[in-house]
Amino acid sequence: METKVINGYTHLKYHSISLQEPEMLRRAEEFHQYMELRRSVRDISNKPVPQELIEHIIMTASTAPSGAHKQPWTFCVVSNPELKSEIRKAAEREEYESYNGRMSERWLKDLEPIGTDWHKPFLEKAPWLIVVFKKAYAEVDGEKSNYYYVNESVGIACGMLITAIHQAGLVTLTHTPSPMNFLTQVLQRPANERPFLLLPVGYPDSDAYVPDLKRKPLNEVAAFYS
Ligand code: IYR
Repeated sequence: METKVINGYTHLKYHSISLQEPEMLRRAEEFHQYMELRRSVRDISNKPVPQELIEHIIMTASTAPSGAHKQPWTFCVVSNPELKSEIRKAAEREEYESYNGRMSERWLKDLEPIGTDWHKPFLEKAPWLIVVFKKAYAEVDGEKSNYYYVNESVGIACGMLITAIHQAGLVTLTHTPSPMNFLTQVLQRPANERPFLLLPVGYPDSDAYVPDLKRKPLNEVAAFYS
């Protein structure tokens, strides 16, 4: 294998997958069309999903780039019904307060087209909850060391997680109960971890509905400087 050494560390020759441009275009278009089908689905079925599928999805998310390649994330995967109930109760308690006073009138108005409220049945019904924690710092044998660009890194990993869930033919939803410190206690996470995002994962209900949203066209989301 071709290698070279930089700062005393081995680097491996990168082998490009080398596609022809027509094939690149075909793949990019096809992937775009497939991703256009992704929706945040709140009506998730209780139909079981094999753990092996979830394991592959998480390993895909964990291929995300991260600051200094520290991979500052933990994906907690919950199927235990008692834990799911506990998470639902605690999340609904916070959400009730948010929808009844903590969120501004303008915020509530912006959410009207989405049709959300404080009820979160999907937290019990979905076969899996993936609770993503970010690591604020590392602690190995009592020694603290740093992580870098933690929010960016974990945000990218979550994007890849959502993409992998869609690619597998399942649905999810980015749920951010606020505040979500209760997840640290319920899942007994160590002091260096903070809850980042909660994603119920499963099959869509056979009569699931999603809001009639339109996505912005290219000229509203991109600016080209040629
Ligand atoms: N976290 C709440 C409220 C909420 C906020 C936004 I911004 C959304 O796009 C959707 C919901 C909830 O999960 O209901």
